[in-house]
Amino acid sequence: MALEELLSTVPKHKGTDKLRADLRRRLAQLREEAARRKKTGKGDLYTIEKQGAAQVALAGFANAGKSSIIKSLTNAHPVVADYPVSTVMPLAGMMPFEDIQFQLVDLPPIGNESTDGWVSGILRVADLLLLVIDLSDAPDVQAELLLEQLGTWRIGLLKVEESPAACAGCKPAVIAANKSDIPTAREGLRRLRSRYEILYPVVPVSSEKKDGLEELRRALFGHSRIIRVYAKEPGKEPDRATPFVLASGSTVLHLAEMIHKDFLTNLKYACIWGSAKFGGQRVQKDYILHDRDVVEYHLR
Ligand SMILES: Nc1nc2c(ncn2[C@@H]2O[C@H](COP(=O)(O)OP(=O)(O)OP(=O)(O)O)[C@@H](O)[C@H]2O)c(=O)[nH]1
Ligand SMILES: [Mg+2]
Repeated sequence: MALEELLSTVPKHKGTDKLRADLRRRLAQLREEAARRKKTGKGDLYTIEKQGAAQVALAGFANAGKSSIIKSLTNAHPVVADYPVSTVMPLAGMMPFEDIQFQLVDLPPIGNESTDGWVSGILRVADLLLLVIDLSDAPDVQAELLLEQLGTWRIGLLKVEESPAACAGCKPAVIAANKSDIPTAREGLRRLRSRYEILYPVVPVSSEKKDGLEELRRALFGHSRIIRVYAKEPGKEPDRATPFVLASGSTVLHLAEMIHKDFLTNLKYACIWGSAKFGGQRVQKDYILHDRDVVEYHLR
């Protein structure tokens, strides 16, 4: 630190006492600030503030097509290039899906010493990972190496059909098998699927030809483990414009908590349309909600 150097060059005698004390105080403040930033993660250039229903971070090796996928699914305009490591900074874009939006985060490739530190930090806090595999280059080996690296970073992935309770701190992952337009794609996809489809969903796409993008968006939502529910006041139409986004497994009480703190204490019961046996069925507070349920609250 420059200040430290400066302090060491100031000769120690009575005339410099005040200067040295000032420098020491400033140094202590800077150290405190650095420690605080490290702790809270605030003010870091390389973190992306979450937006939308869920944050999806893209992980893959150089040239797999991460930026190209971001470009075709979101409103962002990343650099897509045929040279490796064309992405050097994180870049977020919003991907619409029906009535919600996902935040997709483009990242530099895995395996780059100068960026792996903060890249792994972003992967760790994301809600979902999109593993981008290049079908033109030994896709099954690529997937193996990528999963191995995530394992080294202790970033746990939730396997297909695995309950989140069985793997605390794990997050869902979807494999995008990109460049499905190239001649050898079929064989690569077969090998990738035979090894990994039982663990993670594999979706073939060509970001360049815009093939498979709808399936990819659907897979991201389908494996995100989030649900949308709509609130309704008695005697009124439900507010379809603003879905509440909750983790799957959430109850009537979780939603009440989200809507208003008064709801929590004043809630008598709720009526449900959608997953209920019949429309408007009266349910208890611990009723588990499903995607697209409409919930009518009855308060005390
Ligand atoms: N044939 C084909 N080429 C693709 C496809 N998607 C991307 N590419 C090409 O692959 C190269 C790399 O694409 P990028 O999107 O920049 O890859 P990246 O994963 O972001 O690369 P880094 O930022 O370096 O990690 C570019 O030349 C793209 O044109 C695809 O679906 N089919
Ligand atoms: Mg890129």
